[in-house]
Amino acid sequence: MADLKEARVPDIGSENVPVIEVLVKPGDKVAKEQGLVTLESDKATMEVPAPFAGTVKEVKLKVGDEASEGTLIAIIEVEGEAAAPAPAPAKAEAPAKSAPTPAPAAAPAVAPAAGGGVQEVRVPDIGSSDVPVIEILVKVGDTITKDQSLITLESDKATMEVPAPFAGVVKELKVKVGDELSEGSLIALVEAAGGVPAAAPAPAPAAAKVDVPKIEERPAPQGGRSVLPGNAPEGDVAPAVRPPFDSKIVMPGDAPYASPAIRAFARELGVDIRQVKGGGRGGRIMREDVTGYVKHALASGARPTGAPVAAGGGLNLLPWPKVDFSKFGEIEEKPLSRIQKISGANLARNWAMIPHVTQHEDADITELEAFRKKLGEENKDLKITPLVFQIKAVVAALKKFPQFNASLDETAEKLILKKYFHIGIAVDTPDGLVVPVIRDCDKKGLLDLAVELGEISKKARDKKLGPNEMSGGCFSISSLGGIGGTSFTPIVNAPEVAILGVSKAATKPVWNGKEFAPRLILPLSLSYDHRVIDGALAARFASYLAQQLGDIRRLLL
Ligand code: CAO
Repeated sequence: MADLKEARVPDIGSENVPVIEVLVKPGDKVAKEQGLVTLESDKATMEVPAPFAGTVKEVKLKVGDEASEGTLIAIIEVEGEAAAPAPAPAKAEAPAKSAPTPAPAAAPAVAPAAGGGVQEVRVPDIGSSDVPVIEILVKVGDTITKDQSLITLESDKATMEVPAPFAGVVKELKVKVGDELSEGSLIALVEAAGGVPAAAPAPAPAAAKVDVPKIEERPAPQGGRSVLPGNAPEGDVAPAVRPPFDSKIVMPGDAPYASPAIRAFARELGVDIRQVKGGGRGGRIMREDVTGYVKHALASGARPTGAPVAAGGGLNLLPWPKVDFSKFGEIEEKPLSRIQKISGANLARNWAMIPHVTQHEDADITELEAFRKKLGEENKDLKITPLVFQIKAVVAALKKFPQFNASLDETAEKLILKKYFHIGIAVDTPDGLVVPVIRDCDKKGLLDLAVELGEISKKARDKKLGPNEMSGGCFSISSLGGIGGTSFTPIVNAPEVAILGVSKAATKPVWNGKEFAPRLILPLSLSYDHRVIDGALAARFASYLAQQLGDIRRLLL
C-alpha cells in the first residue's frame, strides 16, 4: 500500500533561508536521509534530508524560494510498511509531546595543556564523527580572537567551522587538511591572551522547539555556535533537544562561498574551488560556475590544478618519457636550481597557453652605433650598450601601439592597457634566467638607463634582486646580442603580450639604390600573443622599432 507523506523543513533556527539547490525531482526514488534541498543562509549551508524513503511525487520548492521551519519541501509516496502512519508527522506542527529538556553542556573545547597559559583547543560536539578537515584557517604564530574560525570541517551534508573558544596566539597546529575529526579531537595549542580561560559550558539552546523526526537536537558547541547534524540519527520518535541552527557559523573572508554539494562537485572534477568566481547571489559559487571554469580551462589548455605535469594535464599530451639513461652510458644527476624550476614552469605555461608568432625585422644601426661609441668615449666609467637604445625605441613603439603595452585579464576576455612603461630585461645568471624590471623608462634618459641596467644586471648575477624588482613589467627585451646568433624565438613573458628578442649586430652589404654599402644590421625578433595582436600590427610595430633605431633622432620626438 502506498501513502503520500509531506517532507517539511525541520527547525533550522533561522527564518526565510534561501533554497540554493533542489536535489531531487518528481519521479526520483529517494532513500531515507538523502538530501532533498540545500538551504544557504549568508553564513552557512545545509542540506535537508528526506525523513523517509519513497518516490518523490511533487517538489514544492524551487531555487530562490525561502524556507523556514515547517515549509513544505516535497510530497513523497512511501511504499509498504513505511507507509504506516509515521510516529511523528514530518512537519513543524508535530504534537508537542516531550517537553524539551535543557541541553547538557558540550564537551569543553578547552583543556589546559602541559605548560602555563597554553591551552588545548579541541573539537566540540559536532554531531558526527570522522568529519574531514577541508581548510585550516590559521597558522602557527597567528594572533587569534575569540570566535575566530580555526578550521573548516565538511561532512557530506554540512560545512562548519570550529571557532576559537578564546583569544590568544596559535602555538601548535595538531591537524592538517584531510584529517578526520570527532568530538574531542585536538585542533591546536593556543596561548591564551590575558590569562587562562575557563571552560565555560555551552549555552543552552535558545528556544525549546519540537523538531521533526530524524533531526537530532543537540547542544551548541563551545562558543555558542551550533551545527546542523551531518547525518540525522536513526529512529523516528523522541525528539531530543537541539539548539536552533545558528547562521553565525562563520565563513572566513576568503573562503569560497559554496554549498557542500558544490564543493564536493568541484573536488570531483579536480577544481580548486578558490579559483572559481561565483556568479550566484552575493558571489555564491554555483554548479554552472564550476562547469564554466572547467570549460574555460580546457579551452585555454590550462592544466587543472593538481593534475600531474607528467600526465599532460588538460592538454591531453603524452606522458613525459621515463628513460633509464644509465643503460646507455655514464650519467650524472644535477638538480635544477630554484630559479630554473620557477622560470621553467612559467616558460612552459606561457609556451603552451599563448599562441606565439615571431616577426623578424632588421634595423640599420650604423649611425646609432657611431653615436653610442661617441657617448661611450664621453662617459668612460659607464657601459653604454646598444640595449639602452633598444629600451628607448621600445618605449616609443609602445606609445605608438598601445595594444603592445597591455595584458589579458585572467578570464582572457578583457585587455588591460597600461599607461606606464616598465621594461623587463632578461638577464642570464649562473642559476638561470631572471627578468628584472626597469621602471618608468619613458622618463629616463639613455645614461640613466645605462646606469640602471648595469645595476640590475649585477644584482641579478649576485642573486640580490627582490620580488618587487621583478614584477610589474609591461614588455620584455631578451638580448643575446653580446653572445651571437642571427634570430631566435623568445617566449612571451605572461601576462605581457609581446617580447623583443635581439641578436648580434653584423655588418652587411646593403643596396642603397646605387651600390652595396656596408651597414651595421641588428636582427630583431618580436614574439607576440596572437590572441591580442594580429600579424599586421606586429609587422607595423617591428618596422616602427627598426625605424626608431635606424634614426635615433626620432627617439627625441
Ligand atoms: N649586437 C652586437 N653587440 C652587442 C649587442 C648586439 N645586439 N648587444 C650587446 N652587444 C655588445 C655590447 O656592446 C658589449 O660589447 P663590449 O664588451 O664591447 O662593451 C658586449 O656585447 C656584451 O654586452 P652585455 O651582454 O654585457 O650587455 P648588454 O647591455 O647588451 O646586455 C644583459 C645586458 C644583462 C641583458 C646581458 O648581459 C644578458 O644577460 N643577456 C642574456 C639574456 C638572455 O639570456 N636572454 C635569453 C632569454 S631566453 O632564454
